[in-house]
Amino acid sequence: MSEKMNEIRQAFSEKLRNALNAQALEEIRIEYLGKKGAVTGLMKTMKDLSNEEKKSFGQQVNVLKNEITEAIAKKVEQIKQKELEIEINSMPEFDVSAPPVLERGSYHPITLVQRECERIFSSMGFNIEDYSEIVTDYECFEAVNIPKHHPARDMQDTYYLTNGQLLKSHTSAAQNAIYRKYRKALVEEGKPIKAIFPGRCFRNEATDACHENTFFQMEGVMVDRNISISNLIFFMKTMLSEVFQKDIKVRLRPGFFPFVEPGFELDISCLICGGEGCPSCKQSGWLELCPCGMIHPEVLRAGGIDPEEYTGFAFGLGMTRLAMMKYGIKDIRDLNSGNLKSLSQFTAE
Ligand code: FA5
Repeated sequence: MSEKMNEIRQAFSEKLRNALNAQALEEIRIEYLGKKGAVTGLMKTMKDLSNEEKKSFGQQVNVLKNEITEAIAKKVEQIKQKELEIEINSMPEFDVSAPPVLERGSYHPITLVQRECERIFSSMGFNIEDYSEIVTDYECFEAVNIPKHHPARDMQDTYYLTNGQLLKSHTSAAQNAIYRKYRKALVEEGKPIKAIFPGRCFRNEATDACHENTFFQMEGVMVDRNISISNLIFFMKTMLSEVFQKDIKVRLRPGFFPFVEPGFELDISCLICGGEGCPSCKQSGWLELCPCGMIHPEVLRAGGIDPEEYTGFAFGLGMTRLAMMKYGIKDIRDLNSGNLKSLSQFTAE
């Protein structure tokens, strides 16, 4: 028997020495360790031996099996190493100090404005939340007090999927999820809900210099005991003076949104024409930038918050329009145009 084992050992060593690639090694592995392999065959001969012989024979076969397994693994490593060396040596040499072929990219103006707003609001203790672009009818409308057939739906026609879901027409679609996420901390630990959630919105509407079918908003909510309109005005003013770093003329006028009561439109004096009137502000001298208001009790209730105990404000900042005003972009459509000549002039500050 031990003669047979030596024969196997020698033949294996010879084959292993001549194997040049992973495929050849796999074939050798099958030849010796596979189901019908030489080592497996040795095991099968055990049945004719006495119990005493079986024990020592079995040990010897195991030693052989381990030797073969280890030798194959070692050779696999050697072959891999050799292949890697060949690959490295065949790579073209390049000069790491050569100037880059591609020019450095730049940030999109909306990215810059979004980061700026996030920085400002997180410095005031707001959490930054992300939310999906595809939402349900409930999230986008019903949960924010716009039931089916409510006329307010006409203002926000959007794109529907065949499964009934839709592309969100406003960031308010995330309000319900935010209230549900934070209400436990509000009620049990007394932590106010303070969150902003920027996102892309979609509306099926005609485009012009200040309307796009795809644009960005940033929603913000704050809920606690005794939140009032003065809190809302404070945060809006702080945000605008930080973003523009100068005094901006603003006006607050009543506005209707089913999810706030009372509701306001916050307009800023058009910075493109200085308030004279131009296509960017539809000749009015003012630009609707940030509707806002006190969260409607029904909306709080839908989010699991008791409106008898808590109040809050919400705003929906038009981030695309903010980017236009901040960077003097006259036509909103330039922002989605992919026109690198005009977009690449913006860099991170
Ligand atoms: C809303 O979308 C409300 N969800 C905002 C809100 C939130 C109100 C919370 C109260 C409380 P509105 O449809 O007005 O409201 O849009 C908000 C802002 O998004 C507008 O002031 C404008 O700056 C921007 N916006 C709206 N439609 C477009 C569009 N087609 N293109 C570019 N910006 C738009």
